[in-house]
Amino acid sequence: MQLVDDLIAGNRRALARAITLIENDGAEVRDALAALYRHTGRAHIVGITGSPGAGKSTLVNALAKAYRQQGYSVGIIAVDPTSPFTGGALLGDRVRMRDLSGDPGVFIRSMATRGSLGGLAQATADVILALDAAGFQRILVETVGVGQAEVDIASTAHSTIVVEAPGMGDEVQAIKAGVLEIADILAVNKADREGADKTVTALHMVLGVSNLSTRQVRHHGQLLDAGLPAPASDAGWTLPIIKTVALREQGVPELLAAIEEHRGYLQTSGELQRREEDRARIALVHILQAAVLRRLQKNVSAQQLQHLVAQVAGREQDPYSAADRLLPAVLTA
Ligand SMILES: Nc1nc2c(ncn2[C@@H]2O[C@H](COP(=O)(O)OP(=O)(O)O)[C@@H](O)[C@H]2O)c(=O)[nH]1
Ligand SMILES: [Mg+2]
Repeated sequence: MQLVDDLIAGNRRALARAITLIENDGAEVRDALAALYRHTGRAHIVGITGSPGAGKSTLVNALAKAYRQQGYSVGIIAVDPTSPFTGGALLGDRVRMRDLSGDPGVFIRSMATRGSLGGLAQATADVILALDAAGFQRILVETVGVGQAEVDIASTAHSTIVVEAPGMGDEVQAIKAGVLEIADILAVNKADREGADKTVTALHMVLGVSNLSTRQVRHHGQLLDAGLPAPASDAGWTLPIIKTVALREQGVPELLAAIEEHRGYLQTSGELQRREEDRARIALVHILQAAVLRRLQKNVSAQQLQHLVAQVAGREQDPYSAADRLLPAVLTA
């Protein structure tokens, strides 16, 4: 396929066209992605998430510049599930464009929601594949907030950075929301602001407690019986907390070093293989779900479906039996 050959050869126009195809979700994109797949698996994918205004875009911008100085090519995907406008550039993104555009070693793409969040997560995963196949060595994926969509997107990253900022009054809330479960690295940005140390201390306290219990569980198996949480499979990694001032690029070399250290850890511990399998499992299930829905639309008329829906709503049929009855038609090619 010409498009695929051009993309792998590093042609930016081919890459941009492939991404547009992914966003439009046409049938032809499936063949392109299938052909691209064996050229992927080389990039290190970094997810950057956190509340709006925490400084994610500014930090991604600074990280990309630092990676460029080390000779790495960088793909950047800014995912905003809250924005209905495709390509709508916010302030941080405009700064990013100014600093990084024109560099052939950088490729930037914004993605906004169209349709379901699950669709956006899948489209993001596909754009990551395209950037990976095009040879970008580090792919930075910025997502807003910490909802299910962000967790989905985080599950497609190798290293997830959660960005906190002082004075947003939600430190404890963010911790409660389960952010720490998806974080591999914590960045406390806006360290030039008052309260940064308080945020760091709060995070250390929460982490200290959870680190202690996982360590105990690992050293004394019987403590599991005491109702402590089972250790995470990557309990060998100590979550670093790094203070940054993204605006002045302070703490950015340390953040970059932590990402590279995490990459090394993933490779030597076998955790990389496990995460790759997670990614493959999620991709496979997403694709199957989409295929089943497509067959449903193709093989079952709206009228047929409506008939069943009315029967289920009228309690003439239960939804489980109705689904069973539809299944043969859905599975017909
Ligand atoms: N004081 C201070 N402001 C920052 C820092 N990093 C980013 N900002 C500012 O915070 C605002 C939000 O930044 P942005 O990167 O767009 O945040 P995002 O919504 O998380 O992507 C912007 O006005 C930035 O200039 C920092 O380290 N210190
Ligand atoms: Mg942003």
